[in-house]
Amino acid sequence: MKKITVRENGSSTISENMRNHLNVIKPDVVFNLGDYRIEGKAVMERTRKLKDLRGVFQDKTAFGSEDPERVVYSVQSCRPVSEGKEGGLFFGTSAIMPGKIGDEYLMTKGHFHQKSDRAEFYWGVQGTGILILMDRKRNTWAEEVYPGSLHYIAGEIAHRLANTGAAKLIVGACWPSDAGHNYDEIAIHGFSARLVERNGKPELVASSE
Ligand code: M6P
Ligand code: ZN
Repeated sequence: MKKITVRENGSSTISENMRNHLNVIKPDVVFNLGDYRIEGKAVMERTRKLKDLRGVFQDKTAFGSEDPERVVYSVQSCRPVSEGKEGGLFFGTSAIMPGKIGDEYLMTKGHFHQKSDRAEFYWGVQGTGILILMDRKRNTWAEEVYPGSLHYIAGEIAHRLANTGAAKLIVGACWPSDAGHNYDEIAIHGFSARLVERNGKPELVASSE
């Protein structure tokens, strides 16, 4: 994981010393429209392998027969301020591999936000997938994700991405720097529906748990 180069007080962007009146400067970070990588300062990356996703997929036999080192997804994020700081924004991407465990598509862990009223935008960049959403009453629904699709995820809504296509799914994201991640509720109770392949198509089915 790359070291984040954010100042200690977390209140300044990296180019602060270039903010002179009438100065025109290069951006600190770019979103490369060729390979959809975020490049520049304050960028960090995390990879999630199958071994990091124990309990996420329903078919335990299929899960157990897979290589635990298999990469499922990676997340890049540009964090110009410290995590937890009120008023800032983070920009990120999730890149999810194609494939299934049993009949369930590869997907992210999914989370509510730690500050649970914080919202988030997702947008489809490459590939096709499904954004699975669940409210506090455990109603679960989903939105189709494809290049150009835009998804407003309100506060109090858990969110998880599944890759339903044959290529890598890349999705952009922007969320408040004080949102945080609450994985515990999903780890304990899961979502109330699972995205499985039925007759060659993705279908959201009520969870049997
Ligand atoms: C998006 C954002 C990130 C999140 C990532 C992976 O890029 O929502 O905050 O970390 O997806 O999702 P998860 O944390 O559920 O694995
Ligand atoms: Zn989120």
